[in-house]
Amino acid sequence: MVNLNEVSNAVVEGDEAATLALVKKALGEGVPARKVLDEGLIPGIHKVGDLFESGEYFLPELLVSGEAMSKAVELLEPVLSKSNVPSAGKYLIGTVQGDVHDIGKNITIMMLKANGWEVTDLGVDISPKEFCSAVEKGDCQILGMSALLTMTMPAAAETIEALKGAGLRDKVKIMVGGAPTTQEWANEIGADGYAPDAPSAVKVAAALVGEY
Ligand code: B1M
Repeated sequence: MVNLNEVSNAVVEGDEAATLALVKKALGEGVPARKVLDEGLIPGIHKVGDLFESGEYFLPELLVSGEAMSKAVELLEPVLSKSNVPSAGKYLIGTVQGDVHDIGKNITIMMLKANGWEVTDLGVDISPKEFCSAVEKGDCQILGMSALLTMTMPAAAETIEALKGAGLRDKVKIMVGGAPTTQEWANEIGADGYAPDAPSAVKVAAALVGEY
């Protein structure tokens, strides 16, 4: 039986092969994908963040652990995104300009998909102009922006201002999230919703379109 601490440790060590092997083994043993994520992978990557912050890890370690985590999340995708529910609506999402973190965004996407959302992922480092153009061309009900760096949070506010300037603000509900963000900040920049994690992003999205 896989001990989920081993999954955390493999992420901390940036050992992609071991991370993937352990995740596959855990799924094969019937451990739910959410449990593998919440009790194995996420604690591991948070430990990596702590080690980076305390100066024990540097950028190369952050990179290899981030890569191991991303590949493992991809492995969980088919299980976590499986949905038997009718379409909840269309959701456009991206990581804000200057920011390349996408693991949390990708987990959020999986949970949204599992709950019936049709998600268009713009990717990372998305400028206000790119967000505006996607909102203009598409027919999404919600625009979600993810920001992982204190330094890139202002890009979400700039995007909201750009949407206003382009006359597109009222075309969508806007949600924000990402580790350094808060409900207070979301209110401050004029977003309609904030979620601290992927499961609550699903609830907030439903509430924004009046289904919760
Ligand atoms: Co970076 N990094 N990083 N990093 N990195 C952090 C974020 C940091 C906190 C590490 C630390 O110092 N402890 C720190 C930011 C400090 C700050 O500004 N507050 C940091 C830094 C400084 C940097 C660089 C500047 C380092 C450097 O170059 N010197 C650099 C910046 C690059 C850039 O973006 N321009 C950098 C680079 C990287 C890597 C590329 C190496 C890699 C990212 C790989 C990738 O994403 N593909 C990386 C990683 C892996 C991390 C940590 C270790 C892990 C991030 C992560 O995946 N967390 C991170 C430390 C940490 O988080 N403890 C760190 C797990 C994930 C599941 O959580 O993303 O918060 P999270 O997502 C959650 C919720 O926030 C929420 O749901 C998710 C799931 O529950 N959520 C949403 C997220 N988006 C949402 C959107 C929503 C709703 C909810 O609605 C739209």
